[in-house]
Amino acid sequence: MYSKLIAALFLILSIHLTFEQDTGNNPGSYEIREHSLNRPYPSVFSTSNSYWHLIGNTLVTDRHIRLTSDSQSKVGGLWNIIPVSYPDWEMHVHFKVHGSGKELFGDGFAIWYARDPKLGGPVFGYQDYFHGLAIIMDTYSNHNGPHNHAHPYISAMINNGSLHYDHDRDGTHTSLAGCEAQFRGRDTDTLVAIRYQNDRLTVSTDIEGKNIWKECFAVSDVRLPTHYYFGFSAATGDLSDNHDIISVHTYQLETSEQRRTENRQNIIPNAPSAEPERPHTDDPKGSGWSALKIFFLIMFLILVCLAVGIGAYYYFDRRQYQRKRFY
Ligand SMILES: [Ca+2]
Repeated sequence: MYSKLIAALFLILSIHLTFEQDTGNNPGSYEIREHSLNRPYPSVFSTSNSYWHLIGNTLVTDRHIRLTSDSQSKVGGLWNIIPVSYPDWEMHVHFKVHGSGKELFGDGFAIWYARDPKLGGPVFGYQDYFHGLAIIMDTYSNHNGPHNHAHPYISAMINNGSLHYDHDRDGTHTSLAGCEAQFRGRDTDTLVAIRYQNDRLTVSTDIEGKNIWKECFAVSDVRLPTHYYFGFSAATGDLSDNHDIISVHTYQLETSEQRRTENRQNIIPNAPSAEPERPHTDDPKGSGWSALKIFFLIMFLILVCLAVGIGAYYYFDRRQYQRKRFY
């Protein structure tokens, strides 16, 4: 009896020591190999039971995983196929967005924690009306009305399958929070960190080559279930860019006893601080005339003037001819 108890104590102690060794500087957290991705990539993708799957036009080189290249109409995705069983996590993504465009480039890429992996669609290469969390790294300002932020812009969206991502408005109707971040075309390494712990979502960036995380935004009361999947996707349309994922490090974070024992698998994604969805409305028309309308009006007036001019020319020409005949 006592020997069994001592053996159990030793077992608990040895597990605890292993755990402590893995934690490094963050007590209670450790990296999850299945949800991380590092060079060299061929070993990651060489086996049929790889944790990561590529979809669409995604290409793997020895330096990066390219979701889209800098050419039009590409769609790519990189999806992990092991569901996330732990409630609290932090993901560090090393990425690079770059291309030949100086003024026009796009559209950006998205990082997902979603119910359904490996799907394609219109939201940065993933499906609309998704279930889960999207961190959208938007490089192109589609919003042609007055803007309250510049691009590139990082934003978060939580969806329970009922919300539409409105590209024409850069998703501002459904955005939870966001920040401007000049991550495109930098010489420095560009990284983003997404932390989800105790229902608080925090997104930080490290893009200035200082190895310091700078908080982009933090939102409380964000409810996300376990057993969703991590993924990345990007799409190009008329505009294009290279959207590269270089590495992913995912850490399981320390979790309270209550969260660990709670069944979190059936939680419906929810964020009370998100603005309720507003109906899509067209841009305010200002004085009522868009540039296109004014252009057509000017063209119409020119045509009318031309028609009147030509008509008048023939009329007077004919009258002069008739006069000449009378003399
Ligand atoms: Ca956009």
